[in-house]
Amino acid sequence: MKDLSPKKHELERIEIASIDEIKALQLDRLRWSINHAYNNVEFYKNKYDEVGVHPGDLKHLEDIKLFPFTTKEDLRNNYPFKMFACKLENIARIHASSGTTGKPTVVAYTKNDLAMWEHLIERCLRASGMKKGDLLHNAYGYGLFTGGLGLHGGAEKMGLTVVPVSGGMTARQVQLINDFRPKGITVTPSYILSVLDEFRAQGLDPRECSLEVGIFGAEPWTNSMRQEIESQFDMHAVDIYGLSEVLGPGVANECVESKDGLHVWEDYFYPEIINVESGNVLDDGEKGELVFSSLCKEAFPIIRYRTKDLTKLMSGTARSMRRMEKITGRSDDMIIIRGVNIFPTQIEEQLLKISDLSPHFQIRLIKEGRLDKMIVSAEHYESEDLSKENTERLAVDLKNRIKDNIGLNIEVNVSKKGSVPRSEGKAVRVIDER
Ligand code: DLL
Repeated sequence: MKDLSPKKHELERIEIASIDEIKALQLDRLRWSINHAYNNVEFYKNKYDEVGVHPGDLKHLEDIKLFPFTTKEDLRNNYPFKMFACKLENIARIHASSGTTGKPTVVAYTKNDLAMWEHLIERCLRASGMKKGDLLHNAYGYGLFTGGLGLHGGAEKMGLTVVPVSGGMTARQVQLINDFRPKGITVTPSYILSVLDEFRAQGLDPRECSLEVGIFGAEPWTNSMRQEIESQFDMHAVDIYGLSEVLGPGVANECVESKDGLHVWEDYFYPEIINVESGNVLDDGEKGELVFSSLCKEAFPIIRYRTKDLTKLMSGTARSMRRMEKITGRSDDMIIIRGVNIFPTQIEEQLLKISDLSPHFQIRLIKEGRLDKMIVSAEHYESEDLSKENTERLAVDLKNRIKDNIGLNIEVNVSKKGSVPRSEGKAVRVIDER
């Protein structure tokens, strides 16, 4: 893999500023943001008045803990536009989350917000090793989902040539990668696996393609998956994080030179980690739920939003701003089965240790009598040997690894390649039929 590290002089000054300088900027901006939310969004005014806290109470960054949390439910209750802090005529764009359960969450951006988003995406792309003039294949979905258009704006601003492919039509994705020869690809980690299958189906060696870096996010993925993608494509795989409520992609990004967690762009967002049950703020290094406050957003200020994403904060390395550990799950993705807590990424990790299994998998939860049961569907990789013995050997191997490493007895079914449903965006990992 090529060395894609940006040079120090290419970074913004704030990316390598002192912690004190970053904290001072955060305090100034957080004061503005809380005032802005309180003065312009009824929800914040009512809530803060109710508990008797006022924006003026924020004297130090730590005082943020005086202010109540904001949850997805709060956003739903204010559907569609009641969380907006400015008039509709000043809003340039609206996005919405998929809303698989209930109403979607609607978010908004002024022209200034879009400019800020572009700026942060540019920072992410540079951290990932992209440079002005490079070609980017953007396979995140375009539309209400923030992935496609979010990445697109910043990539154009940076001076990249963007191919707005969006998700789906996998054969065409491969054709365009071969013909246009992009340096970078932006796509979910589960969809790059479908693209990988398609390379093979067309008799092409993915290691020979032009891609030098993939920028993967929108769903959890493990370091084992990173190794798999990097070795299959001979390209760097870096992690990009974000959520619609806070911005979309571009809240945090890994640096290609370190790949040791995602630097949170703290000049625009104030992160906290809290204990999921008590809501108490935890120290850096302790694992819990990630909470964000926006520092500069005009149309949709968000204060202390509970993301449900589980991670920990760590001090900066390649940049001054703090890092968050790769997210391995969300509090609402956690499966509790016969008293054992398990995240789908833990299955991914074990599965990737067995080279004869493909990286695609799905989990089904059913009731057997009064007991919960987990069934993992996996499939053969390149193997020609689809005999019953070989299939059973693979199933037992995965079953034992899960038993030994996670402590859970499950059923594993291995079938022929292509039998597990493919993702074109975010993978559906769990089907709960209980
Ligand atoms: O998924 C924004 C995005 C688009 C991020 C493209 C990165 C790339 P939502 O649809 O609102 O926004 O979903 C946000 O997805 O709370 C996490 O649970 C999950 N997620 C996003 N990025 C990562 C990541 C976009 N790098 C939700 N690792 C978040 C793990 C991620 N989970």
